[in-house]
Amino acid sequence: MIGPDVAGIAEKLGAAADTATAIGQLAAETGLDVDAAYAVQTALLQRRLDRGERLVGLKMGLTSRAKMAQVGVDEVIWGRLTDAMRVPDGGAVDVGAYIHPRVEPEVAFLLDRLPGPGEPVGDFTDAVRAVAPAIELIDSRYANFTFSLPDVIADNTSAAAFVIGPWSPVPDGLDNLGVLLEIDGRVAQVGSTAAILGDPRRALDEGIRLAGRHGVRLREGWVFLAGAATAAVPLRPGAHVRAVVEKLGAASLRAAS
Ligand code: OOG
Ligand code: MG
Repeated sequence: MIGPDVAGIAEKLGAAADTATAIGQLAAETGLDVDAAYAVQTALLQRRLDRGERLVGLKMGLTSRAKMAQVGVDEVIWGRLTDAMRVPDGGAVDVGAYIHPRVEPEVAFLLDRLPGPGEPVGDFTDAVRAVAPAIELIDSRYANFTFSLPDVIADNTSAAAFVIGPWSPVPDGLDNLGVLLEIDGRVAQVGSTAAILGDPRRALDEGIRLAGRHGVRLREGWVFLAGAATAAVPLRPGAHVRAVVEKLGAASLRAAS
């Protein structure tokens, strides 16, 4: 049997992102399963590397109930982050460059020495050098932000941009820190890091395990986004967004109109 056209699907998704034009879902009609969807994601990454971008990290998706419920997919997923997706803390993004951008509060890890393939993370503070509050800007390339599990994986888990706030040494507890998403100074979402798999440190174990299944090894110096603690909120032109994580401080961005 001939499998799905991985290169062709990656090209469609890449072009949708480049032109900020939504497309229809592809998995059902092309017979794309989860493994083939990660192959599409790898082809999309290659497309970015070919134009000079650098792989700088990994992001987890759907590690909280709030996120699973919002998009109707209930499996933990992962995607790739490149240097071109990074926006400086306090910086501006052009909303016109996206289809229907949303923002969500995240916790970021700066990776240090990681165990070999198949080995569990021993001491978290050996594996993670620093932690930071972060904002992820997601932008599904599918119309109406609606997708199946293989569709969202193929679409690099809706990754579009991210902001990392100030790095801090790993605090004693990461498992129950208050999280706020503020838009124009008003609280839009409230949560806790406990929403992220019970403890965001677990997201790293899952990331190592799930990416490892597809031959991807996490690297020292990479950024790791543990997944949003709350539902995502639409990003409107002119908005000022702040994600605050107790003990860690805040990350912010502006949406240029
Ligand atoms: C999929 C990406 C999910 C997260 O933090 O849970 C994600 C989506 O919601 O479009 O990034
Ligand atoms: Mg996210």
